[in-house]
Amino acid sequence: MTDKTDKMNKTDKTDKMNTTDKMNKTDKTDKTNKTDKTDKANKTDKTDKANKTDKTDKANKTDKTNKTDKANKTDKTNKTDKAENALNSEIVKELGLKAGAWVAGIAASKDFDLAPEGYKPTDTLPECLSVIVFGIPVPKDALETTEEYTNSRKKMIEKINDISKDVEKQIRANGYRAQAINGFGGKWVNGRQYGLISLKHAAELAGLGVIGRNKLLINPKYGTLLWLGAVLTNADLIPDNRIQDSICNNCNKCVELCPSNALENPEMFKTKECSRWAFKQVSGKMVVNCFLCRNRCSLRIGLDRKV
Ligand code: B12
Ligand code: SF4
Ligand code: SF4
Repeated sequence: MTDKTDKMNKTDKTDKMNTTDKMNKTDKTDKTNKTDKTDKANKTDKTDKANKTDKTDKANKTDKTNKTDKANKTDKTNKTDKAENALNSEIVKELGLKAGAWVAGIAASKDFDLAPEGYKPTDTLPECLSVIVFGIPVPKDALETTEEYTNSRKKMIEKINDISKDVEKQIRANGYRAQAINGFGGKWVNGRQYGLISLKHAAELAGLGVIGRNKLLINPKYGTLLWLGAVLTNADLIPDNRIQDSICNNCNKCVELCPSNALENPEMFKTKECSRWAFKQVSGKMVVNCFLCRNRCSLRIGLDRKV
């Protein structure tokens, strides 16, 4: 797992009031980072080409020469960059972190053999070899009321999807196939919505945490608070090691607090029961009504910061 340790240190030191501020700062940094990243990962971008054209123009060559020059330079650049920009695990995770993710990890597509038919990465991208998984934490001050959580959830969904789309684009620009996985959308089957892959299983395989009794991914540093996103690719990347120990301490708090008894049976999560409680319509808008298994888990903000 790769994470933004410096951000984490700030989180530790910063109180709740500062969380939103910090997230905003992250957004600002992201914009700068995106520029860096685009430069490094995709040297053949439009800006680069435009700069080259400018320089050529200044040299006062003829139109014809300019065109030939441009064509030659672009051709040469493409070839060199493809060789230089061969993707590896660290580069790809860095793309996600620069796009705004707080943690990033890689899972091998072949390790999804236990996923049900139709929900393996290769069912979405047949040539998929690697799954890059990203996480961003729910700001701590968004956990107090259902209203704050609902608003924050909307922003986080957009953010995680933007990160995945951004990385998808950059992997494609390097000549590989890539498919971003929507953090929330999916296909409807018999009245239930399914994601294209299970992101929490993907995150577990990518070393980002371990699924707890509450059926959520628990990350050592960010507890139950990570929103997850992913990109499938045919780039053959070295996967991260899985976390071997259980993180959940089996305190059973999530099971006892769950108002719908959805967590009663550890082997079978009751999706319909949870759905009935977890969301409600208020004035035509969907509002999150329950997230107790997330915000009341004793490890909700990680192993070091028990609440
Ligand atoms: C549909 C959905 C729901 C449904 C159903 C959830 C469910 N557990 O089935 C409802 C509405 C009930 C729901 C509720 C919630 N959800 Co929801 N949900 C999703 C969504 C969009 C799709 C899930 C899905 O269909 N996966 C595909 C199916 C096939 O997988 P599955 O049913 O989870 O897996 C079962 C088997 O098929 C098998 N399996 C499937 N794939 C694999 C792979 C491997 C390798 C293995 C071994 C097994 C395996 O294992 C499971 C055993 O039953 C995901 C996003 C995503 N794409 O993952 C978010 C997601 C799981 N939800 C999330 C959250 C936070 C919530 C809520 C807290 C909502 C809220 N109030 O904010 C609650 C928590 C409920 C809970 N305790 O699990 C987060 C979880 C983050 C985390 N840290 O774990 C996700 C990942 C969204 C995100 N982008 O971050 N959710
Ligand atoms: S979201 Fe609420 S209803 Fe659903 S499993 Fe968690 S605690 Fe239970
Ligand atoms: S509340 Fe307790 S049992 Fe439930 S997931 Fe958290 S640590 Fe595990």
